[in-house]
This record gives sequence, structure tokens and C-alpha cells, in this order.
Amino acid sequence: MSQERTFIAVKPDGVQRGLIGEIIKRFEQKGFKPCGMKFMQASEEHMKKHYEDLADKPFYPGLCKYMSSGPLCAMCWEGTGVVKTARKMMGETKPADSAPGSIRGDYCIEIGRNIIHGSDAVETANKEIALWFKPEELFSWTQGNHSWIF
Ligand code: RTP
Repeated sequence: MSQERTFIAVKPDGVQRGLIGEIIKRFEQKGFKPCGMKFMQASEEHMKKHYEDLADKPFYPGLCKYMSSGPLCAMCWEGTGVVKTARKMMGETKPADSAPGSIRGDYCIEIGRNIIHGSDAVETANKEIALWFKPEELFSWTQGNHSWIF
């Protein structure tokens, strides 16, 4: 496993449910490092680009419309194996198939309102990070050797 970055978004339903803090907490406490974060409302065009691989799916138009209907929290997280581990922490696409203890297993019921997005592979993550963040919005920083952390 290598140091890598992934793209995570708290979807509009996650924001409306007040789950931004809970989701950030889980990634922070796991030991991953935030490298970019912004609260924003994406356009439908942006969401179409983000989900372009799903363009032939019947739920694609509704998904893009929903994802652009309200603000979301876009994040970049860094750490060893973060892409795969984040997907495990999220649970399955269908909340009903998600184990208790996972984010979707604990906090949602409907597939179309499954509160969080996470990149499904390192290559996708790099593509998504470039779509959502400008280089100057991303930060590499070190946690160690600070006299104010005990
Ligand atoms: P995401 O991209 O949001 O992280 O989700 P995912 O990889 O787990 O699932 P994906 O297959 O990429 O689907 C993207 C999102 O589309 C919605 N969806 N609705 N049958 C349906 O109505 C249906 N299937 C998928 C979900 O919100 C899913 O997260």
C-alpha cells in the first residue's frame, strides 16, 4: 500500500442530516490527513462530469440533479491505502447491504440518499481530485514534531 489521496464528498443529504462533523471525525480518528476541504454547491454540469461513467444508467439524470440541489462538503484525504480503506469505512452503495459500523450502515437507508461519496480507485481519485480542487486548494503538511501536540 502506498501514500495516496482520495476524494470524499458529504452529499447534500449528509449535509442536511448534520453529518459533516461525524464523517470528518471518522476519517481524522482513523489517522488519515485532510489535504483539502470546501463547502460548496456544485452545478449540474459539474456533477454530470463527475459521474460521467454512469451516463448510461437510468438514475444518472436524477443523481446529477440531486447532487447539485444543495450544498455539499468536498474533501481530499491522504494516507496509506486511503482509497480502499475509505470505501470500507463508507460501506456498500446500497445502505441495506452496509454493515453496522460503516458510515452508510449506521446513518442511511436509501440508495439515492446514501450521504457520502468516495473514489473507487486510485486512478479515479486522481481524476476526481483534479476536477474538484485547484492545486492551490490542496495542502501537504506534517503532523509530527509539534511541541503543542502531546
Ligand atoms: P458514489 O459514486 O456516490 O461514491 O457511490 P458508489 O461508487 O458506491 O456507487 P455508484 O455505482 O458509483 O453510483 C453512484 C451513486 O448513484 C446512486 N445510485 N442510485 N439504482 C439506483 O437508483 C442507484 N444506483 C446508484 C447512489 O447514490 C450511488 O452512490
